[in-house]
Amino acid sequence: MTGKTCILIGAPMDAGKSRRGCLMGPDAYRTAGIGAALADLGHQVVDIGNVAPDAADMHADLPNHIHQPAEMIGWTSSLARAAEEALPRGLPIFLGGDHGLALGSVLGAANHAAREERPLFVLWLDAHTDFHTPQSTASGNLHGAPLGYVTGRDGFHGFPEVAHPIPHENICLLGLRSVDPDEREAMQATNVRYHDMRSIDETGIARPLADFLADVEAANGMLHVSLDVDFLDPSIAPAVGTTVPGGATMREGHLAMEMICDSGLMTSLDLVELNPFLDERGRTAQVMVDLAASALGRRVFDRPTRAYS
Ligand code: 5AB
Ligand code: MN
Ligand code: MN
Ligand code: MN
Repeated sequence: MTGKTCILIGAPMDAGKSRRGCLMGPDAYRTAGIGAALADLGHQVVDIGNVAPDAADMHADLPNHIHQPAEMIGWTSSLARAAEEALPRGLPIFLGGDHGLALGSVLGAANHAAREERPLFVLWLDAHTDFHTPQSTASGNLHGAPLGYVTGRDGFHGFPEVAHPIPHENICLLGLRSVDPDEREAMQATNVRYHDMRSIDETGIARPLADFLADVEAANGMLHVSLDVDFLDPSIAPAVGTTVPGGATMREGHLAMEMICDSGLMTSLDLVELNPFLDERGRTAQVMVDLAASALGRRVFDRPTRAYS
C-alpha cells in the first residue's frame, strides 16, 4: 500500500456517558506509540492535537435524563468540522474519547462524501448497536446513540442538522451482543446489516465483512470505520466501561482490520471508548494501536508462501 497522510485528531470527550476516564484516551494512544507505528508503515502522520467542544446550549426539547446535552451538541459540531477539514487532506483517525464522538465524526464524513458526490458507508465494530434516540435511551448516555443520529432518527433537538443521513443499507455492524429492546425493534425494521456474535461464530467474521466491502467498492463508496473497544472480548481489552463477555477474539479483530486494509477502501477511522483509568499496564491501548496498524498495512509477510510442486 502506498503511504497515506494519517491525520490524528484527539477527542478527549467523556460527555457521552456518566463514567469518567475516556478523556484520557488520546494521551494513552499517543503514549502507546500510535504515531510511530503508522509512520513505520510508510505513512505521513500529522497529529493536529486535541479538539475542544464548541460552546453550545442545551435544548429545552431534549429529555431531562440526557447526560451533558450541551457538551454533546458542542462536541458534535466541533468534531464534524474537524472531519470536514481533515478529509480533503488525508485519512482522519479520531482518538477517543467515548463513542459520542461519532455523532460528529460520521456527520462530518457524510457532509464530505456528499460534496465529493460519493456514497458514505459505515462499518460499526461494537458489542452494542448504538441506535438510540434521546427519547429511547434509558441510560441517557448518548454514546449509545450515534447511529440513531447519523441515520436521521428524530429527536436530536439542538444538534446540527443531519443533511445527508446514512442510508440503512450502507451500514454494517459486527460484534453485537448487547442490544436494548427499543434498539432491536427499530433496527430490525431497517435494512441495516447487523451481525451478532452468534452469526460470527457460525460464518466467521470474514464472510459478512467481505460482502460488505465488495458493495462499498462496487458503489465507489467512502468508508468510515468506527471501532469500539468493547467489540473485543474484555479478556483482551479490559479498559472499557461497558464490558460484555463473548466478544471478538484478537485474531477476529486483526483479520477484520487486515481485510479493511487490503480493500483499500477506508477513508476515516474512530478509535473509541478506551478508558485508560481501567486499563492494565496499557495493554488495551496497545491492542487498539496494533489494530489501527493492521488496518493501515502492518503484515507478517508481504506475500504468501511460494507454491511448491
Ligand atoms: B457504546 C446501552 N445500550 O444505551 C445504553 O459503548 C449501552 O458506545 C450503550 O457502544 C453503549 O446505555 C454505548 C445500555
Ligand atoms: Mn459504541
Ligand atoms: Mn459498545
Ligand atoms: Mn461504552
